[in-house]
Amino acid sequence: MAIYDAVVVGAGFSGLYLIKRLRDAGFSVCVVEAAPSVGGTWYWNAYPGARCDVESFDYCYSFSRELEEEWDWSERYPSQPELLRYLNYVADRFDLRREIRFETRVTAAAFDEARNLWDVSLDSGERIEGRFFILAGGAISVPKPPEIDGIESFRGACYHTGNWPQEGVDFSGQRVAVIGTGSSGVQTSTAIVDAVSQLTVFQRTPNYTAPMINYALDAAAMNEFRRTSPARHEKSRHSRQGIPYDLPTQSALSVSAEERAETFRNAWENSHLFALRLTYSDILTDEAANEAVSEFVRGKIREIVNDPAVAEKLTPRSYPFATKRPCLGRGYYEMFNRDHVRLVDLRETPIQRMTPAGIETSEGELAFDAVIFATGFDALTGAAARIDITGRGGVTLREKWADGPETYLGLASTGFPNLFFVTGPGSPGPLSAMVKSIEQHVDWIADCMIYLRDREIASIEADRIYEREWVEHVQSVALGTLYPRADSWYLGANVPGKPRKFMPYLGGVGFYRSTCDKITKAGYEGFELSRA
Ligand code: N01
Repeated sequence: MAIYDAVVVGAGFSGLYLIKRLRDAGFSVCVVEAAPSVGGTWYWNAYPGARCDVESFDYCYSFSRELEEEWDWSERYPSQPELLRYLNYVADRFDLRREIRFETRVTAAAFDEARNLWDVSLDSGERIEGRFFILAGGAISVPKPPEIDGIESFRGACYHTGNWPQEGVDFSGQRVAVIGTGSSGVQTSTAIVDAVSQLTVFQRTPNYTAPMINYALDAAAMNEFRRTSPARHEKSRHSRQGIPYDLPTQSALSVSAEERAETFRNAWENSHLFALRLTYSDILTDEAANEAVSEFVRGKIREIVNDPAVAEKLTPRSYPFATKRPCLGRGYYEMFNRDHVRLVDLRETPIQRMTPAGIETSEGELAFDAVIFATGFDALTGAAARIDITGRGGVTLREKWADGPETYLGLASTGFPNLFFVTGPGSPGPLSAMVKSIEQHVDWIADCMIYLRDREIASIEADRIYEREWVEHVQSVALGTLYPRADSWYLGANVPGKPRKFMPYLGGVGFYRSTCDKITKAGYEGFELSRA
């Protein structure tokens, strides 16, 4: 059986950088990737309008100056095709494909305690072994099924945004249903609205959607980026969200209503994903401060949407602003003023089932040519859960995480030696500009593997006491905010039966990084290192 220093799941942003770092350090790596090409989440999410709502300049690798000199971003917000081109360029530029087994899935991985090796089973029937097993399959990558009866009876076409046909889909002249109003639903709906003959948006929970202000980047913008990028990246690494914005210091309640309104207006007009959140220091910790910004967005919806009844349906009232991930949209609310667009509020008229002709709600049947499920993901734990992972003593990760994920730093879990997660539950990953968090985790893992090799240490495992403390710390930080008030994927609340536990770490990217660094400097405090 082939033995690698590291077996890695996934060839997206994380897997590609892992190959680069580990190979440069002299390790052998085998990356197993289900898709026929690189890209990970950005490969599968090829739905119309798919676009990152973090700016290109912050949603890119920062490890290579040469790469930055060579690659020109074409827009402020990178589209999915551009991100896929970028990742393909990176794979070729650094010759990364030769370490990847495409169109292959890892089905199981078991830790062989006697040999300190992970025995990894592939769906090809092969088995390979790794001294380390690294889960880099993405934090938001496993599509969540829509939980609707009768899907197979539908005579039209069904699609999930998270698993979109690579060749694209032409919806011209069709009657199309979009189920879901998160980022994927908002982007898909606005991208297809001009082509379809009728668009019906099925909304269960309204979202707060601010304008996406996108524009082309010219040579001058790229030059300026390259001139300032070292400082920009460094600031991001020590920031709260992995993005180089300054944090506000003033409470929303310390200023007059007029001043607040002006600040919110400014943030809306110069919108970016964090603009409204960064207006005041207490938007996500104080109910009244949050209500002020929530009400501002509600006012915008009333202003944009002509029909007051539709505006009211689109208005989020059941959870505080940004406690579910807010969206950036291009003409989202405006779209509902068009004659061929209708909104179905599933709180009023729930879906009963799908039928051969379309979708039956409590109010009757609606006919469609195509249905798009934009129903989200089994986030943070989904990618690990679909592999049978068995650690020490025959305990499986599924058993250990039956009441919710438990990790030390979001990087490791007790009972699973030499296994690492990239942007796992308990790390800030999904609440940050992902690529910065990915680079930090990959660097930490690579440095750790070098440290262990240099000292002939055979295994590293999170200490249970430190893990418990970290899990409690992640929960207590979350409880100090308004985040747990929403039924979000951060909590696992979007997946029926999934234990409710706040999964991302809210302590901030910079603080988290310095915590990881301190632990490293202290000889991997909180980990048990063993030579045997
Ligand atoms: O998924 P979501 P997403 N019947 O979970 C609804 C990142 N991302 O794919 O809110 C009816 O946010 C569900 O309703 P409810 C980003 O981090 C980034 O849009 O659960 N409806 C919700 O409206 C994002 O947060 C980008 O009540 C059902 C929607 O489906 C994350 O990925 C682009 C349903 C799911 O929204 C996930 O985004 C895309 C059912 N049975 C994604 N089940 C950008 O960078 C679910 N829903 C722009």
